[in-house]
Amino acid sequence: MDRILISGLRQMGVHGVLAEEQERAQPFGVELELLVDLRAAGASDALADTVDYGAVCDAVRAVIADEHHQLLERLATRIADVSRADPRVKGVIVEVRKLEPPVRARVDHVADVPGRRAYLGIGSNLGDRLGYLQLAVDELDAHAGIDVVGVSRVYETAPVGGPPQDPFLNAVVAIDTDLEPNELLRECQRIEARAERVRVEHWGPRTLDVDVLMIEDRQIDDPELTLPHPRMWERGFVLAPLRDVAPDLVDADATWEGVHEAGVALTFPPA
Ligand code: GSY
Repeated sequence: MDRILISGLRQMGVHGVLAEEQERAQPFGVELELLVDLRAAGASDALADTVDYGAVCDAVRAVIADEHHQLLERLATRIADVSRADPRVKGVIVEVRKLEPPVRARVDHVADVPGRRAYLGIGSNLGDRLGYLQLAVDELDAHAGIDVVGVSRVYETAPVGGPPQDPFLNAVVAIDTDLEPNELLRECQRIEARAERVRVEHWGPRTLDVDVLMIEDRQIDDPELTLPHPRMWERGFVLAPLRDVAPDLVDADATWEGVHEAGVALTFPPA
């Protein structure tokens, strides 16, 4: 997945909880990162094949200029909503700043700080494989403490380890979360259970696996959870989709045997 960065967007608007903020416009600054698949535009050089970032800027400006919100969190959410209007935008990261905040203490800026960035690996090789991966994305997105910020392409991958079994579909989901690592692990296990997952055979076929791969740079060595995931750097079925949502983490030239784009896609944001 590629990224379009929109940096330094400025717009006056009326937002805030203080009386003076509700009476007078103040300047806001926005940094925006859009996750988009740009391969078609790279080949065709046609605007129709990419996301028109001029239109995104106009839509963001309109939200700041025309709407009135009390909290930066709400304003950031509305900016994320309009930035995802084009379905080719698979993820958005927004930072909103009050550039001249009217508080008496001296501050440089006030920003809506997102939760911790984490990456989850999802996989299925039993039953409605794509349906189970979609269920994982939808359940994660529905959780109040989790913001899905990006979803990779879907890869068909040869099984690694375990008895002979069918190929997997694998993907990686990027999230921002306020959950503690053990709470996130519980949530992943709850979603696996929702996919009627039963542990019949260790390393055997499964309807849905949701693995916590990384939570920022946290290092955990616990019987229940090891972070970063101890085998992730050896596994093409993790690294290929991880590269889509976190290109800085994976070698751009790496290739992996038995890992191919599946030709199907997960729906995000939800229709
Ligand atoms: O750890 C995830 C479950 N799993 C997978 C998988 O998701 N994909 C592939 N290709 N092989 C796997 N082996 C195991 S176990």
